[in-house]
Amino acid sequence: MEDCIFCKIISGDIPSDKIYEDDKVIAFRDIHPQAPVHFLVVPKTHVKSAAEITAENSDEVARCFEVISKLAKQEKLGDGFRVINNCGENAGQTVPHIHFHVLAGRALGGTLV
Ligand code: DGP
Repeated sequence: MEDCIFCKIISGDIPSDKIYEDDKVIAFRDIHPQAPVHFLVVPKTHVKSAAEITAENSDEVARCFEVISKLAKQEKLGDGFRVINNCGENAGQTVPHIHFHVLAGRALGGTLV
């Protein structure tokens, strides 16, 4: 997608603090961290949101969770972490390319879930 900021990060047109990449998934640190550790795990295929997961693209979404588990070890998140996906306007999704926030490094509290 030409005007998608995450597609531009994936192609390397926009720099990022990348912590992981394979053929299907990239992970990089969030530009506006909301916890001491805050990175985004993003499938390389442009899927707009969790509402658009299908049988054709769900393997890339599954790979995201495999990568989250790997990065939890790499980033030493043994004290726990939270995975968040914002889907759509009411949920506060600002970048329309599906992504999973991983937050850690402090007690995150019990609001919402
Ligand atoms: P969401 O609100 O769930 O769509 O989260 C989008 C996140 O993406 C937000 O926490 C800030 C982050 N973000 C937006 N633009 C950039 C960027 O250019 N680089 C990086 N590293 N993060 C970005």
